[in-house]
Amino acid sequence: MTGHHPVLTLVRGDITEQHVDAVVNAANSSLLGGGGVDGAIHRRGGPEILAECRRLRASHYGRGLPTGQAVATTAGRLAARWVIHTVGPVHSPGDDRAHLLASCYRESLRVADELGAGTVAFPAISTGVYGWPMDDAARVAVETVRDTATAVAEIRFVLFDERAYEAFAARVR
Ligand code: AR6
Repeated sequence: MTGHHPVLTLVRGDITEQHVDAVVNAANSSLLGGGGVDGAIHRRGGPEILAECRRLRASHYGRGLPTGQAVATTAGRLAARWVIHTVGPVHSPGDDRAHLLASCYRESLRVADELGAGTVAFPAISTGVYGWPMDDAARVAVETVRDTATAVAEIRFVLFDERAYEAFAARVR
């Protein structure tokens, strides 16, 4: 760990097209695929990623990957070297799960450091199927990565649409 801070960058686009060391997947506990970012990563990255996820389920993660934790696999045919799978919390109006969303970013960066990844691309975790309001998700994401000690040099948020991009831009500025 160094005393340097990573550069935060924002891109509007598709996370599967990023040339970075590691892309973070907004997965679910099964690690066996789904829609959104997860579907796109497995589709474009090919069957090697799912094969490694199945091995994880057969070994360390028999009950699945708990919410807020992260684990790495190959990135298959993606331009990245690794996919870091993390499981965001489902948004709940009556239950503050922001600590779990923050944990996704923190744990993903911890895994990135273990791998020696210099550049990491994150999607807006939990803001799709899991229903987290975009502005609040952007706040948690940016605050957490700024507060996390890491040797990662660049953290790139990859936002799928203009609304998401603007929400993150308002926090990074
Ligand atoms: N690149 C970047 N961002 C994307 C892409 C893409 N290719 N596709 C969607 N987004 P979601 P979640 C945006 O639903 O809410 C899956 O089924 C999307 O617009 O992918 O954490 C998993 O298997 C949204 O802003 O993730 C889980 O079951 C954000 O990425 C569940 O969905 C996250 O949307 C996880 O739900």
